[in-house]
Amino acid sequence: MSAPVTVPGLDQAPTAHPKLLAWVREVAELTRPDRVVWCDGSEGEWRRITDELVDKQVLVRLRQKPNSFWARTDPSDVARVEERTFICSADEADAGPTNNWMAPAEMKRVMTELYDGSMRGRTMYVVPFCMGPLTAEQPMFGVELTDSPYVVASMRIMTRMGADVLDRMGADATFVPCLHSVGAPLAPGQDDVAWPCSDTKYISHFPDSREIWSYGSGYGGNSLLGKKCFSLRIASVMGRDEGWLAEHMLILKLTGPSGQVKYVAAAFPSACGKTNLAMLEPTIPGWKVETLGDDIAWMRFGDDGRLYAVNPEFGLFGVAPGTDWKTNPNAMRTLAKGNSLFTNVAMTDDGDIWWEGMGEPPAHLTDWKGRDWTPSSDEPSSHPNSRFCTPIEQCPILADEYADPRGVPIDAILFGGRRKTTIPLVTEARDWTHGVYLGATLSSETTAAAAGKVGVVRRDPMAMLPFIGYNAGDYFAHWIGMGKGYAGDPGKLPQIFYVNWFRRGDDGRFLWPGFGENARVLKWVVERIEGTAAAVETPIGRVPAPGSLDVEGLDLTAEDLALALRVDADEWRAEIPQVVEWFERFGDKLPSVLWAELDGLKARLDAA
Ligand code: GTP
Ligand code: SPV
Ligand code: MN
Repeated sequence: MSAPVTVPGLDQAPTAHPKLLAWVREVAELTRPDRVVWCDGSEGEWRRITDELVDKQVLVRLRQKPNSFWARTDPSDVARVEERTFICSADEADAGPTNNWMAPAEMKRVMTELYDGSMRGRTMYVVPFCMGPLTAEQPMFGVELTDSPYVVASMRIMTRMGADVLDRMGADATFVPCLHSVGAPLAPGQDDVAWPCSDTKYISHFPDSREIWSYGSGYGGNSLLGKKCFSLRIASVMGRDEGWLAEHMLILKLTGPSGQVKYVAAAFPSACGKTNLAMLEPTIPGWKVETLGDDIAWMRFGDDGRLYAVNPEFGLFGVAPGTDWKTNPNAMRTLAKGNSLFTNVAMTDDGDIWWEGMGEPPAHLTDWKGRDWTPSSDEPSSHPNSRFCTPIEQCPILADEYADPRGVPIDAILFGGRRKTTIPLVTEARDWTHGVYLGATLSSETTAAAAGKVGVVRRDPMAMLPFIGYNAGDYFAHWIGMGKGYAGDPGKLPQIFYVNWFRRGDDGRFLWPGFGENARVLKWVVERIEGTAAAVETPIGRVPAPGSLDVEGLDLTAEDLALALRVDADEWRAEIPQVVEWFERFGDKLPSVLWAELDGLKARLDAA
């Protein structure tokens, strides 16, 4: 028996929650931090933590943006690590064929060994947070224990965090315990590095007990555990059990010229355009977009039978490269207000940030690896997965409904991917089941948002491949089940569409200008819902009839438009074997209606 451990701060808990107190003690006794800090989310705390990070040269204070900081990670710790992400369900079948699995007891044994003493020489922060409004009937609480002050600062931007949360939790609220260590203990007197992390990484989820254990990485989706780990992987399991959906979707409010309001949710894989569409500035007169969320949507039926979406997040963690006054002016306005962290972008000599896509490069920069950079350098100045982290309430077009715990009733769901070929600009699903088929077979080229090869086409169902916390076959069945609607009324379900902003011509250029011009596609979607735009039936679904997509004033040749919209039966026939192979992976779990959809598609292509 070892003597009870005394850790400074451990007993200064501003809560009487017995389970929380016991868990914090248990983790402190295992990980052996030098002290424990209970976070209150205050301005003063933010200042203390950012000052300390600046002192240690982990952050650089930006002179050109108020209360904003530049961070550089270890060059090996720049993205989510899907190979090291595990769903540790009791039954391996519940993890399904798309997740890595390890038995929960075995994973806990392995990781307990790693956590043993892993916070030595560091501070353990207790970060109480809430995903979604604190005013919700059932607020969704989490508590992250982390030895990374960068994570604390980021969590303060990305989640509702601190004393209010702890108060609302009282002594008995359920919460998701989220344990995080960078896995780099310090021996007495040992100098720290700017970005501690470990070569050994585990991002583990225990869906049965609803716990998250993360080790070895300080980066984004690996370490801000309220985001992908809780709000998608664990929440998708909650949604399966309780009849709702946790999705990798933006949420936007669209107002048309006659004042009609529509709410749109859209699922695109990582780095495939959610933040940009969520903050879009329409190029067509009379149309207005307001932002509700840019990455995650929780959707459940309201008593009126409509599907309501809430954004559980409090900040934007957006891809930096490509963000510019031309492509996403609302993001630029959000960032100009300050209070932001920038990770793995470049810094200008006068203390501002810069990244590829921001117009003409300055003559000199400090790149994301801290090296001198000039326009003649061989490598980009910023990592392709460099990110801004900024409060969503700074977004100038944030919709008022953002704060409403009931969320907004969704009229349309868009699925989309990044495909050079085959997939037309926009397709309308014939009905819910067909829409689920389109989502279940969604494909996209991999991006720098995850470690691994970029540009490889893979199936990414509902843009959730790395985020479904259970068997993807069961997930498809859950989606099909949602199609019964609320109380058996499917009449009020959102209409489903499939989009692709990334189709290319033979010369490699994008056929569709994208960004603000995507408002034209949103307009067609609204007009389809209202029954005023024409469509033509094709083997894959309905596409805009000639002349029905508003291209007035658009600088686009008729040829390029036709190529962007084209349904090429040969290209689609070539996809079929890949879909068969994909579906076969799910065996009996795959809903038979999806096989029937595939059969229907084959028959229609054969007849084409
Ligand atoms: P995650 O935060 O990783 O989930 O990504 P996201 O889906 O929010 O993607 P984001 O909007 O940040 O866009 C990723 C990249 O795609 C950026 O470099 C954008 O500039 C680019 N992009 C976004 N929309 C368009 C578009 O309509 N056309 C083209 N060509 N590129 C786009
Ligand atoms: C994504 O990869 O989809 C992101 C960034 O939104 S991360 O938070 O790292 O998951
Ligand atoms: Mn994302």
